[in-house]
Amino acid sequence: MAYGKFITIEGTEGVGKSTNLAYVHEWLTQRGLEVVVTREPGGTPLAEEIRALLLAKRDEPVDETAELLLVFAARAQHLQQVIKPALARGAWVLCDRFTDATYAYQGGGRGLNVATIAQLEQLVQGDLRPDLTLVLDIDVELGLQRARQRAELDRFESEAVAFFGRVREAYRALAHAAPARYAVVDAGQPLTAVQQDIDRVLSRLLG
Ligand code: Z5A
Repeated sequence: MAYGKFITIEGTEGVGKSTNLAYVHEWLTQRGLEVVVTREPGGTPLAEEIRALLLAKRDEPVDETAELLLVFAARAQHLQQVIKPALARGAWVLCDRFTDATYAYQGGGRGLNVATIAQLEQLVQGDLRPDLTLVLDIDVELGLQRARQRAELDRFESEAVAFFGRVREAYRALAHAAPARYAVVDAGQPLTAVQQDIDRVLSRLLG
């Protein structure tokens, strides 16, 4: 069976994920590839409902383990309904965030046990991992400035600068530990320079 490639895009707030996801989508479709664009948490009706639960600001404090399990519940549904069928028919999947976000936000940001996250990853994904993860990396303050110009902040975006510092460090550590799968792009550059770097990474992936 022909399998497509699985690309994920990650980064902290205001890093330009949406902007560059659209760029990657265009780049791949111009080369004749079928691309399924999706996101996490979300990507199916049920998973989008879980996303709304996760992002809503609420008076009741959200237990960190409850948050972790909701993220993986949404992921299990998304994998079965969207990601695995698309890859199996040979389509490429381009996903706005995936399990690296769990390691970064719930592991790095919230300080949850990384071994627990790894167990849930294995339970939900088996051996499935992205072929390429683009980590858009930016100074946390600069990213937050960009994000704040956009819209009202959700529950995650309302976290303190130190939280996003830990998230950023977790992403960098993941990339450092497995350089064959990750490409770290300096997202503090002007957009044209960011996209030139992305061109190079995608060209390498296509061989
Ligand atoms: N989350 C989690 O905790 N655990 C998990 O496992 C998963 C997720 C999967 C929702 O994610 C939340 O879920 C997320 C973590 C948590 N936390 N938050 N927040 P999301 O991906 O939907 O949320 P987001 O981070 O806000 O993503 P976004 O909408 O894609 O935002 P963005 O990266 O900031 O992208 P942007 O809108 O394209 O760019 C921001 C602005 O900067 C915009 O005005 C652009 O025009 C501008 N921009 C972009 N690039 C440049 C450059 N190079 N120069 C200047 N200006 C630029």
